[in-house]
Amino acid sequence: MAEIGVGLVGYKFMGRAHSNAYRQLPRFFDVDPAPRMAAICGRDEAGVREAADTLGWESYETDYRELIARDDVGLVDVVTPGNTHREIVLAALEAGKHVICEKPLANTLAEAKEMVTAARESGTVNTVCFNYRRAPAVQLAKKLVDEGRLGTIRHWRATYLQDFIMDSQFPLIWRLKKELAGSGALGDIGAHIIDLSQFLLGGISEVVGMMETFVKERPLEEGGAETGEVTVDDAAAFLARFESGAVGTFEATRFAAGRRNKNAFEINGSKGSVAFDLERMNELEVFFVDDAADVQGFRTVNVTGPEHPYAGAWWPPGHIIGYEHTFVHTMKDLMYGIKTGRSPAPDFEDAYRCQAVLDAVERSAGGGGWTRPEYGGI
Ligand code: SOE
Repeated sequence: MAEIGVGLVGYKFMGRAHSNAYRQLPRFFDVDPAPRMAAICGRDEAGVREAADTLGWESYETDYRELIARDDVGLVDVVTPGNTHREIVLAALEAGKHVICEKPLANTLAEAKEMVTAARESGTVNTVCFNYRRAPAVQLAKKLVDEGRLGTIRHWRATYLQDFIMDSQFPLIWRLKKELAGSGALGDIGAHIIDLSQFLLGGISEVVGMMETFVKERPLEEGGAETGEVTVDDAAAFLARFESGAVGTFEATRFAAGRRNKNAFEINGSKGSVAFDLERMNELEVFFVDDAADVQGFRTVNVTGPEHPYAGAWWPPGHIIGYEHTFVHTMKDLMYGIKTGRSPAPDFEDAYRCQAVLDAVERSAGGGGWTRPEYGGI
């Protein structure tokens, strides 16, 4: 079986999720090439050595430039904080490597433009890990929209709700610093629901939004006395008009008490509706206006059958899958992209359009009123 050596830059949460995906992929899907877990990279040698051992990598590096220079690495996977995406991705593209980058692509629209331009010139395959596209229930929602079974789409309604930083004593991690993360809830989890809206309904023509930081100072270290300023949003909300004529509402927050990771959307069309909730990832709620009047109502589809994308590779119908499987599906389609030479969606250009919406929401929240994403920069 053909193989492609993978070099993973980063080894914390997303490093574990991506490592698991590379390990599981060839055990459940016929892939050609198959990923070979050549090396994982991190600046802390003790930490990355342990990660290589625990997560199943053949070797480790402590300098991403060394990783990229290796002849046995053909695919570079970037799961580091957003402020380092640009430099690592540009170096990997320059070296002629295929690239997958965690979301969002960059911390600014200008950075994203540089990365798209370099990707076009590299001729290699690229993608951004908006993994929720590859939940089977999301794929079914797309099928229903694309086949016209919901009719003319009128509404998109999405929330991505978390609550992990509600405690004011939660420390000032990198995600709460603009110079490292680019933005807060908006770019971290808002990016996911923007990408899902673009995947399912197409482009956004204008937005009007707001952003809020509830806790403005936090301890630099857990339990420490010294504090630092929070420079990103804790919550963001915006309205959108789609190019299709549909209207949308988006909300992303890390202060929704009790909502641990509730990524949910509803689409309303002239012939019906669908509703997805990551907390019930294997289900899609559907409603069709043509159902007989006496039995009309939302019904739950269990999206675990062989007729559903990806699901058949795992278990018999009804044996549900989870969050980590969306990463396996992402890597499956990436391997196919490398085989065919065609970047799997969302590629860097798709991710640039997401970045343009993030940028427009930030400009709107800064007093810009209704604001149009600047898609034309590429
Ligand atoms: C933190 O908000 C986070 O890990 C995001 O960065 C991921 O993209 C999301 O899938 C889960 O939550």
